[in-house]
Amino acid sequence: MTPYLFGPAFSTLVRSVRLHALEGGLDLPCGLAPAGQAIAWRSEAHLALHPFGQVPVLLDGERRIFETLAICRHLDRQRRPARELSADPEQDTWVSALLTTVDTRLVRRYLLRVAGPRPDPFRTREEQQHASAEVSATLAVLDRQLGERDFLCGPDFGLPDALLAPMLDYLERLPEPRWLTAWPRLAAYLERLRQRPSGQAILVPTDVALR
Ligand SMILES: N[C@@H](CCC(=O)N[C@@H](CS)C(=O)NCC(=O)O)C(=O)O
Repeated sequence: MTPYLFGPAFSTLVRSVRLHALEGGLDLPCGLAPAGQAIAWRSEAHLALHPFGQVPVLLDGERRIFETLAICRHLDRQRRPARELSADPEQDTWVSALLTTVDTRLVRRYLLRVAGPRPDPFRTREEQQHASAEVSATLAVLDRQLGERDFLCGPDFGLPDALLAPMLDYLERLPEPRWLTAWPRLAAYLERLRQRPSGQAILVPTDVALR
């Protein structure tokens, strides 16, 4: 039976898992109704899948796997035995940074506040300037890491790209400010990600949230 990803299609982390899965050849359905049974947000049924009441959660047969990285690693192991999976310290570093610092600064402290399903507008100009400065500084670091490479950690698409793509995609879609105009290498990188078959399927505009 095809695994199912519990989580709304607009969530950045759901999108990342689905990009990663699709790059590995698996078209992973997602939603909040596994087996056609809707599960209410933070209901007992949700907490039974994810103890912190978050998404994504992978439902794979009898398994329930939460945490984006654990889900992606599980999908990798389904495709190849663990001993054949390469360990790359640079990729590991960026996977960790993207899931923590970058996600916090670009998504939690900025995107969700300005364009999330439950917007939380900045209360003061200082608060907004601080969040925007963090976005700018983070984009500068990402631009440096990308350099002249095609993908974040080298010539091939990898998990770091699947994690970063939804964040840049949502940032670029904001009507104002046009964040990526200051970062042409990141803009071209995002375009490369959008042009891949996985990007064409997942990095699409949504009217549900985050625009
Ligand atoms: N460490 C978790 C973070 C999960 C997470 O923050 N998910 C967001 C959606 S992208 C969420 O469920 N937010 C709602 C909430 O925390 O209440 C992971 O890597 O999967």
